[in-house]
Amino acid sequence: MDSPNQPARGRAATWAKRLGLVGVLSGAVLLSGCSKEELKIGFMPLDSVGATNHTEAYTHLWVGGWIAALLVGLVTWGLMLFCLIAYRRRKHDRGLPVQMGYNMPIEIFYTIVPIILVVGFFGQTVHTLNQTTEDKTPGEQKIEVVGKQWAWDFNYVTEDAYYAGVQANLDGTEKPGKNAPTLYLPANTNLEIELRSRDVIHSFWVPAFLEKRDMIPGQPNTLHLKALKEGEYMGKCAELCGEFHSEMLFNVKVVSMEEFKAQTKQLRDSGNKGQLGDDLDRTEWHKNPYEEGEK
Ligand SMILES: [Cu+2]
Repeated sequence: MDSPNQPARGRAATWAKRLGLVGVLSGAVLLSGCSKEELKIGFMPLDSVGATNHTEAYTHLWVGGWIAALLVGLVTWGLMLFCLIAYRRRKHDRGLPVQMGYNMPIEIFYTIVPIILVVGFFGQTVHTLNQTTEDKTPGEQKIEVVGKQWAWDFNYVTEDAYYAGVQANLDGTEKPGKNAPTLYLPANTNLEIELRSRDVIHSFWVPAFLEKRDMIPGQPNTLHLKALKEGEYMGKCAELCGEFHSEMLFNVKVVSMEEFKAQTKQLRDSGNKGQLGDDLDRTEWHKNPYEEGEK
């Protein structure tokens, strides 16, 4: 038997179909401009694919988070739009629409689903951090990267050589300028990169590595990773650090161990043997005031 609500339900179903079609079509149009590869990694830098032993974990969390968020968004937006259109006020409507109290199954649904989502996100984040920022694999090569206004020094600790960088000069291209310092990293080697600052807060960032660490004066930070893919990358300071912050760029060259040894040998041979110490710091951060007081 037909209920009096039958025509309204029929209209609602038609609207739901139309909205679904519009959603699918607009999604297809939006995504038609991007490559499959870009889509797969959620528009992260393309050169991050396989760049280090951490990039896959980060991309996985990023893409998984977006998929979950989009699914929730689609359901929420869909239901909102559906209600707005299907139950809109019509000409012959008089007075208030039907007033309804709570609906237990829906209340339970929208309490439990968000809890599952939050626990899922939390678990995935902890899992990713354990694989990446908590990576404490001892370094086969220890390298110190020192940020300074507005360039970088590199101490190749294991190889007993150093490189003192000067400020890059932008040349109008996206590349770091001609003078930009170059950090050499051996591929497929456990690296322990200690990050320090000589003056103000800087931040070490190689976009392709999908990792960034603050360099806070007096508080060294360490980055453990393995660069997997030989090639050239770009690095920059990611913390506004003064007038020429935008020129605080550097090149990263991930090379074979032979080439890394050759590069560091060349530094030693040209007189850059040893390390650039704290004595070069402009600030007093490197001195421990308590120790001095005891003297
Ligand atoms: Cu900086």
